[in-house]
Amino acid sequence: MAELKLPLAQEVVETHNRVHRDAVAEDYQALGRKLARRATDIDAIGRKVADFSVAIPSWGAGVGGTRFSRFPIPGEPTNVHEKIADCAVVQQLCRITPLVSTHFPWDRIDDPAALREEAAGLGLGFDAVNSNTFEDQSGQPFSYRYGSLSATDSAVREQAIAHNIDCIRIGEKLGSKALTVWVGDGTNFPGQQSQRASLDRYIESAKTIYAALPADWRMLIEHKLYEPAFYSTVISDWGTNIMVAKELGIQAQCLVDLGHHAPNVNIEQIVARLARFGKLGGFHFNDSKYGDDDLDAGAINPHQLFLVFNELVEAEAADPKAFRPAYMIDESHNITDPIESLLASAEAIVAAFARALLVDRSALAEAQAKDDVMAAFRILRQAYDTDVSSILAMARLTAGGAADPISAYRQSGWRSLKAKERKPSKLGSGIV
Ligand code: AFD
Ligand code: MN
Ligand code: MN
Repeated sequence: MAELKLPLAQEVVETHNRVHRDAVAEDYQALGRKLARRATDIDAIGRKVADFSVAIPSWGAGVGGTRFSRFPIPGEPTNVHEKIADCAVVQQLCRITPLVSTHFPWDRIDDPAALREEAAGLGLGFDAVNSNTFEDQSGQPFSYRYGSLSATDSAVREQAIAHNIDCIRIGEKLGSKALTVWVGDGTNFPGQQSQRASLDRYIESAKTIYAALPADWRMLIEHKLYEPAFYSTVISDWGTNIMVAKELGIQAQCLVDLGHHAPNVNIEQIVARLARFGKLGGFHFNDSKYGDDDLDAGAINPHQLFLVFNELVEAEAADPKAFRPAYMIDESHNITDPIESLLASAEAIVAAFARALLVDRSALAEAQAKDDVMAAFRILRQAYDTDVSSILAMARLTAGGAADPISAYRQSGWRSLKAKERKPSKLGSGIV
């Protein structure tokens, strides 16, 4: 086992915590008394919060961009080693992000076993591997211009299948247990492709990938309504997704990216439906106002995030053995320091979970059974209105993290130190 050496001097975290510790304890006790009046044990909630985890995308550690531009910052990571170091900073401060999700070929990994050791030394492991057949790489024999797993040309499909199988093989060496497949396949013109035949081709390709999965792996299929294809996409919605996942088999499940739905769609209901059929594989957390904006989780609509977690908590209670969705952040940090955005997002996600834990489930069931609409609504709203920040801070302090992760990160001077060590990243554009 690699010796654990966290990126920030623990003294920096301790100095920060000394200032905040008493206030956190005071707020935690006050909230504990308030929750006790509702017959809720704050320590029990705290233990569940401490067990919560959400993976960080390796690509989210770098500065993202829109299709118009990218604005690099000094000291941002430019390779997988630097990205992992930054992910380790996030984990050291918040203690709920112990896994990193990789994306190939964006992450160039010469020796996966060695990278696994390196990550372990920083207190990290690896979550799902993500394949990329939505853009071409230099030197690649066939283009994905007209699609990948659903492409008309069988040589293109074979290349895309082989890439996905390569991702599984790398992931096995990293200790991953899932492959996430999102394709950009679709059309821009009515009539461009047969809607039926393109889905047939996708399913055939997906079956070959599925057959290459190790027995303890899952294949997570991610649907998306539009973009980069603007008329139709091959895996457009959760209905298509669940039908495909069912056709593939038990190891295939659906991945819900919060930004991949039509406007105003009731995403929490989709969560409940997928869980009901045993097909809820995981999440890509982010937030959006207009489409797949990839903004920070909870930045625009924290209430929706709460309602999603309300369904997740209910789904777990209904079937605890089958419930194991993979949680991951999938964001593009265009104008903030990615470490700060990841910390803020992880906090928003775990806060939504903590609030969902506060819902009085038996009172809610009773209100629902009586058709007492206002009572049921007020039970949810009371949980959502509770300030859970002291539960989260206490869980972090107990685990060795920071009372206020973003302030501690700023105090650490990590980014300016890295600006002296790391080579500058490139200008450019592109959605990541
Ligand atoms: C896409 C999808 C998918 C993909 C990611 C890359 O959400 O998860 O891997 O962006 O940034 O929109
Ligand atoms: Mn996604
Ligand atoms: Mn997306």
